[in-house]
Amino acid sequence: MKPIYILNGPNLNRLGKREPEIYGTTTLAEVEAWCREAAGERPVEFRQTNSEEKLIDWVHEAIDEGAGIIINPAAFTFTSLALLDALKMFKGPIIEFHISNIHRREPIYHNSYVSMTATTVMAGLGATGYPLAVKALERLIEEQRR
Ligand code: CA2
Repeated sequence: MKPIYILNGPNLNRLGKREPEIYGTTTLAEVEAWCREAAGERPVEFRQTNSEEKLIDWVHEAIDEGAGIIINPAAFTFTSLALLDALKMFKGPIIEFHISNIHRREPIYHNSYVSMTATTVMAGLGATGYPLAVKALERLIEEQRR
């Protein structure tokens, strides 16, 4: 069975350690454990990086190996055409995930490049939304929706 890729962008390694009023107190390690539990038998590649280059390399890896992608690109959501171009090459379903509701925030957080290619966008469920995204991705994989 092909793995799902859960990719997290810059600063999310600090999850649970700052701005708890927006992002909550859960750490990324806890999120990873929830995702693995939600995925059941499905292998999970759960990763975080502060580097745009690395994130794009991981999308390329997912293009070759992955059944689906959940990506929280953090600030790269609003800046990276290179990330958009990489995601466009992925044939399976993509869930763009944000902990906070980006549309309730400042206008700089409103224009997502990634949304132009995502199958689904989830935002505002908090960190507990990650395992829900895993369940949703499994259904999209079964339906082969892109
Ligand atoms: O809500 C999200 O998940 C975001 O993708 C998080 C990004 C932000 O740029 C997006 O607009 C929305 C990055 C948040 C900054 O990193 C933090 C990590 C941990 C705790 C506080 C901030």
